[in-house]
Amino acid sequence: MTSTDALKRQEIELPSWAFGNSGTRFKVFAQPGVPRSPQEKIADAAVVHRFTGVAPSVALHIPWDKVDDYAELAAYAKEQGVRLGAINSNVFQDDDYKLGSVTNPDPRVRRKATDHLLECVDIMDATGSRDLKLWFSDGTNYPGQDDIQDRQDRLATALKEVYDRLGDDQRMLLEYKLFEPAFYTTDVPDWGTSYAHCLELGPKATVCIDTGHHAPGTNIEFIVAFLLRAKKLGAFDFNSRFYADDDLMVGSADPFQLFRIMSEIVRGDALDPDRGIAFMLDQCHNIEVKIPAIIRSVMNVQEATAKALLVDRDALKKAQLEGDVLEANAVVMDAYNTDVRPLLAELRESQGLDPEPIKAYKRSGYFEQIVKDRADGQQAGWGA
Ligand code: AOS
Ligand code: ZN
Ligand code: ZN
Repeated sequence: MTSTDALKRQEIELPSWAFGNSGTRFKVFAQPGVPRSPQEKIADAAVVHRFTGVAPSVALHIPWDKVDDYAELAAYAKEQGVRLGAINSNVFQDDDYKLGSVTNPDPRVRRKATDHLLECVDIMDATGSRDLKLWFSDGTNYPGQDDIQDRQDRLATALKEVYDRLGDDQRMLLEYKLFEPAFYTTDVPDWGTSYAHCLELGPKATVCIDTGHHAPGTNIEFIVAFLLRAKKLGAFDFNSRFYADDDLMVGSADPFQLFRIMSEIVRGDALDPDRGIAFMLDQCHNIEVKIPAIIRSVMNVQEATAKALLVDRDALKKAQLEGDVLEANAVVMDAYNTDVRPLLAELRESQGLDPEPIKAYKRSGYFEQIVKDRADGQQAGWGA
């Protein structure tokens, strides 16, 4: 497959929650035109797809996107020109989860949390979603607060019950995060813990790498390479970070890191949607206007991918085998330093899209329309 074909076939999944209001624990700044329902979030996601051509699915978050009829929601998405993607569970928002969800010392709370995860699989049956994305806020704040080993056992038990409920074509994505909201121990703090649980569970369980969930300086592309080789890489939650889990636009803080990640993906021949890796965004647009920010994020992933596809693999292999360190590095840097924007503009034109998606979106009048149409009612926000 040529690089152009690979770029045409690329798929990036959008998170429904990125279209809602969000902020920090200090302040949520509401924006005009923000969706008031799951349907309106899907409509906005469909607009991003319309202008970029590479964002055909939208991930839901339960219960933030709770509806009575999920099959109907899937049909609505289809009408809009997109499909429903990963179902994100939420076992971090209820008072019950103060001491954890599936790792909670209280069996009643563990049951409640596991039941929610099982309900998410029921929702996947209705939406036709392939992936259940699990992120646990579980952890402890103080040494001695709870038994770390017992908590691993409780986690394994819950994961197994949910794993056994998955249909033949369904998968579980286990996300890890170094810290926050727990500050002493986190029950799934790193890729190794996630990988070990996924290995124990079986082939339908794979790791989700959220690029914002590591210690500063972590070599994320190494994790990508390792998991690809082990066939345990299931998905990305893309975003950028300067400090911790900042959830800024992917490719904004460190475009070179994004290129290095995509280079491993290309090296592992894992870009094509048929290979089963979900490239999702997990971002919050707290101060910037949301739809253009999401279009920008999609374009940033495309640019990193286009550069990764430009790496002269034969020249690189030759330099590596000859031990020519400088040349090998030069081959990689040549690709990174290429301006791929004209190439992507051409590609869009060849697909009948506007070469400049953000400008085209701004001209479209969609923003003015949603500001008018959504002037009243309760806007969706983090947690609603
Ligand atoms: C939390 O830090 C994670 O990144 C999760 O992916 C989370 O479920 C997502 O941000 C939506 O809440
Ligand atoms: Zn995430
Ligand atoms: Zn996160």
